[in-house]
Parts: sequence; C-alpha cells; structure tokens
Amino acid sequence: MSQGSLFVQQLGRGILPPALAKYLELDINVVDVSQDMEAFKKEFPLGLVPAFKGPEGFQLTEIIAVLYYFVELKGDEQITQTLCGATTEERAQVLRMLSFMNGDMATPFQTYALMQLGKFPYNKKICDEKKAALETCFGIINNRLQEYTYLATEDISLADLFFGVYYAFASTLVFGAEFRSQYPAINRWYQTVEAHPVLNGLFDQSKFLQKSVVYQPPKKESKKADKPKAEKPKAAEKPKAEEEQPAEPKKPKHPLEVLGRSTFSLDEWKRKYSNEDTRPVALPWFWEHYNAEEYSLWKVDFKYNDELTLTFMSNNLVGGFFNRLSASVKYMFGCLVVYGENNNNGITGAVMVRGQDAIPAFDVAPDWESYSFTKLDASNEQDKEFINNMWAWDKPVVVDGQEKEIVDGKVLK
Ligand SMILES: N[C@@H](CCC(=O)N[C@@H](CS)C(=O)NCC(=O)O)C(=O)O
Repeated sequence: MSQGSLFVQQLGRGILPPALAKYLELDINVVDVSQDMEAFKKEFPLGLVPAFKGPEGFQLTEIIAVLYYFVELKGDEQITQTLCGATTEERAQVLRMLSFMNGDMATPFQTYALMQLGKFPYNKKICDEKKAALETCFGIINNRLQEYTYLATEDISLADLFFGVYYAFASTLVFGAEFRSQYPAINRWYQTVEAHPVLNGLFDQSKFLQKSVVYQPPKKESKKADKPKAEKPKAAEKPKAEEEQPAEPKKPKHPLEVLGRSTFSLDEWKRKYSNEDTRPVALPWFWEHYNAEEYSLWKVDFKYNDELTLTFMSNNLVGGFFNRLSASVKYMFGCLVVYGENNNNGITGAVMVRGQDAIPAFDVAPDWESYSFTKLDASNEQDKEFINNMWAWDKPVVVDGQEKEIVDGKVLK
C-alpha cells in the first residue's frame, strides 16, 4: 500500500524530498502540483510545497519535517544515524544546519535569484543586500568545510544533501564560476557529495553556469509592436457593441474567432480525452470526427534543446508556455512531452489548432518563437502515428533515429 503522496514543484530544494524517498525505497506517490493547483490548495491552503499527505489524514508541510519523516518512515537505524546524526550533539548539528540553510540562506537566495532572472521587480539595493547575505552564508559553510569533511557530522547527512541540491541548483540558475571560485572548500566538498546515491544523476556539473546571471532590463521597444500583422484582424479598439450589428460587425476578440464555430466539437474531444482511455477509445473517436478543413495539426519542437538541463525544469518550461497560451486554448488541443534524461533531454509534441495557420493561435505566448511548427498531414500514416504517440504518450519518441523515453509532459486543453 502506498505510504502517501508527496506534493512538489520539482524545482530547487523541492527536488530533494522525492530523491530521498526514492533512495529510501519508500512507496510514495509524487504529485506535481502545477498539474492541478486548485486541488492542491484545497488540501493545503497555504499552497506551499513540498507537502505530504499520508494515510488516515496525516498531513505535513515544511521541507525539513518532510525529510525527517521520510527517514523515520524507512525505519533503518543505520540510515537514520547517518542522515540525522548518531548522538544528541550530531542530531542537533544536522537540524541546526538544515534550519540555517532553509531560512537564512534560502530566503535571500529566492529574492536574489528571482530579481536577477527578471521574475521579480528588480531593485539593485535589495539585490546587493541579498547577495551580501548569501555570501555570508556561503562563507560560513566554506569555513566549516575547510576544517571538516562534511557539514554537520563525520558523514553525509541530510544537511549535506540539502546543500548539495542548493549549490547545484544555484549554479545552474544564477551563480557562475566566479561566484563559486570564492568558495574552494565548498567546491571540493561538492565533488564528493554529488556521488551520493540521493544526488547522483540529479545535476550535471558541465551545465553549471560559467557566467552569473545578471538582470537585463527589458528593451524599450517591443518586438511585437514592430511587426505588422497584416494577416491578423486588429484587436478591438472601441468598446465592444452589446449585440452584433450587421452594419458594423463586432470586432473579434481573438483572431481565430472570425473562423466561427466548427462542426468538430473541441470541447467534446477534450472531455473524451480526459475521461476515456486514450488508445482504445479517445483516439479512434478523434480520427472519426476530426475535420482537416477546420483544424490543422502541428508538430511542435522546442528550438533550444541543448540548453535544457533537468527534465522537470523542461517540463516546467512547457507548463509556463501552456499558461501563456491560455487566451488561445479554446482553439487548441495537444501535448508536449519531455524525452530523455537530466542534462540530455528535449521537448516535442503535437498540437491541433483552429484554422490552417499555427501562428494566430501560438503567438499569444511571448515565447512562441522558441518553438518550431511543422504542419502534419492527417492522411499520412506516419504523421498520424506521431500524433497518436504524442497524445497517448506511452511509447518512446524517435529522435534522429534513436528511441528516447518520454519522462514527462503536459496536456494543453
Ligand atoms: N518553509 C517552507 C517554504 C516552502 C516554500 O516557500 N515553497 C515554495 C517553493 S520553494 C513554494 O511552494 N512556492 C509556491 C508559492 O509561493 O505559491 C519549507 O521550507 O518547506
């Protein structure tokens, strides 16, 4: 029987609990909350991850509590002593380091990283303050590692695993080589801890940034505004009329609205896809009802697969892209999948859009140009097979003649 469900957003420190559960061979169901945020918030109103739900209504939040719970759940005294400390003093030291890193270090890191990445309004003074706080934290950790092999005890404890994840994540997200070179003892320590089975394979040092990310203010002129879109009807400029007037037709809200209602019911298809078994029921229904004059089918590929690192981050990228497509989603359906493994993965998929052109549907997302769109032909068996595979998402993808396992994906519906 499952020992519970772990709710995560597999990013930063969030990847440690599932990796630990796997190492401990716990039977825990890992749920990516971005798939259904509403359902998650119903159970955990704070909406913070990681969160854990065990049998009989047992609930837990706070990463440190979750990590300890998993170790206890394993119930192996040897493992518990190694990961959490063997003596009263060691146990206190492990907890101390975890608390220090999850509070004093993680809080400034979050603000600093989000500001440098332009995801939080940039403020130089705050950024400088947070960076100084982080340098103090890294300095404390570096000093410890000049004298001791590990962070809290004489072995790799939860504290080392936590900081291992943080250090590697920070190094793939914002901190370049010049930042890391200030802390040679941390760097040396990392070479050892990354081989620990919990961390092994999660990060690839060749993907660590050479240059630190520095906030780039947005360019004044918008690229989009420069581009004339002759083929697209203009967005409404006047307040929209209450009723459709024959003399002055209501301006469509979305360019694809001019195409009118389709005979193929997209809503019905989405319901079939969600509620029925994909291969035996939903896909045959789709091909029976699909109307090639009303909807076109597209192979969608991310253009910069080389820049992808961790597969969950690739999947988050797809999630973000789909969120930004929300204004078009009533004209679209499809799946993008992530195939491969950490530091060697790609994003591909198949999407159906209203009309014969992909752009009016996709260009509501500012990052649409990061993807290439190749039209598929439903009368071509190979194309049809590709669409089936992308939507059923149950077979490896063939990329450059090589089979690659699908590790994740998202449905646009
Ligand atoms: N003190 C909590 C913090 C949890 C937390 O801030 N989680 C972030 C991800 S690292 C989150 O869930 N953010 C989503 C949100 O704020 O909506 C812990 O250590 O578990």
